[in-house]
Formats: sequence, C-alpha cells, structure tokens
Amino acid sequence: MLSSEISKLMKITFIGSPAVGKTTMLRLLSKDMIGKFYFPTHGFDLKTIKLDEYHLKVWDMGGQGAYLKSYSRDYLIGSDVLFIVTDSTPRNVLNSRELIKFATHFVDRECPIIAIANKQDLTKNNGRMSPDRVEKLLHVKTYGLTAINPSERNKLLDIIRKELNKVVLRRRSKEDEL
Ligand SMILES: Nc1nc2c(ncn2[C@@H]2O[C@H](COP(=O)(O)OP(=O)(O)OP(=O)(O)O)[C@@H](O)[C@H]2O)c(=O)[nH]1
Ligand SMILES: [Mg+2]
Repeated sequence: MLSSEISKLMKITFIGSPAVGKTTMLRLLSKDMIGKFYFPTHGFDLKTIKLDEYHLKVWDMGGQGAYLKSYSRDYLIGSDVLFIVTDSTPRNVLNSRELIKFATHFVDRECPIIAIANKQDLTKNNGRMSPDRVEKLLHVKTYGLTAINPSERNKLLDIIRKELNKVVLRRRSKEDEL
C-alpha cells in the first residue's frame, strides 16, 4: 500500500460518560435511524465511513466505567483524532476534564483532542452550557452539536473533515522537514 493511501485511513475515536450521545453521533454519521431510546453500548461499536478521500474507522466506546477502564488503552491507541463527547452540563463537563487527563496517557502527543458539546437543543434551564463556555472549561477546541437532529450530519462531517485536514497538513509539513 502506498504511503499516500495509508494516510487516508484514519481512526476516529469517541469517548465520554454514559448517555452523552456517542452512539447517536455514530448513527448520525452512518445515516442509521436515530431513535429517542437509550441503549447503553456494551464494550464498543465500530463502523467504517467514507468521507471525501478519507476512509474513517469510527470507534464508539461504551461510557460505563467498567468498559472505559478495561478497554481504553487498546481502544485509544492509534487514534488520529480523539473526540471527547459531553452533554454540555456542568457536572458532565467536569467529568470530561478528568477523561481528557486520562486519555492523554494513551494517545500520541500529536493526536488532537477535540470536545463535542452535544445536546445543544436542551434549554439553559436544564443546565446546558454553550460550546464557548465548555471550551473555556475544558481548554480544548470545542464544537456544539445536536446529534439527535439528522440535519446536523453535515455539521459533524465538516468538523471531522476540518480536523483531519489539519492532521494531514501537520504530517506533510513534518515530512518536508525531514
Ligand atoms: N436531547 C438530546 N438527546 C440526545 C442527543 N444526542 C443523544 N441524545 C439522547 O441521549 C441518550 C443517550 O444517547 P447514546 O448515543 O446512546 O449515548 P452514549 O454516549 O452512546 O451512551 P453509552 O453507550 O452508555 O456510553 C439517548 O436517549 C439519545 O436519544 C441530543 O443531541 N439531544
Ligand atoms: Mg453508546
């Protein structure tokens, strides 16, 4: 396989607390039906998705503690972009902060860690914070999303495309330096 082909095979990883919307994001990407019921992911789910010239392997990790602790290491290794998904409530964002610290031990130094402030359809009365506020608390680039809304598919694709393009550019400029 040519190195240019390898660079188009990308591993995208979603991690986050239970019920924040990781599987819903995966379903949004793969155009599966998005239901309102919550079925916790046991272990992990994996789908391949074609985006422009990229072949994405999207890993969706069950958020319950047992899964996170037992699989994280193998699961996170080799990620090209790591998405920390939060439901945008203060309590969950604090958990996400811990999760970011934990994950940095397992991903490459070059792997971008990006937050998704999901459930932006919820009202502020429900404790939903804006993506800017979440970004200030997490200190990582943060994008807002409403994953249950099928019309947000392009928004999520644009986020992934933008972050992958940055990864590829960084890698190319490193290669040029050699
Ligand atoms: N209001 C609202 N609900 C959402 C949104 N995204 C997901 N949900 C709901 O949140 C619940 C949990 O969604 P999942 O995608 O299964 O959550 P998860 O992060 O995969 O959970 P685990 O597999 O347990 O880690 C479901 O009832 C979804 O319908 C959103 O943007 N807004
Ligand atoms: Mg899930």
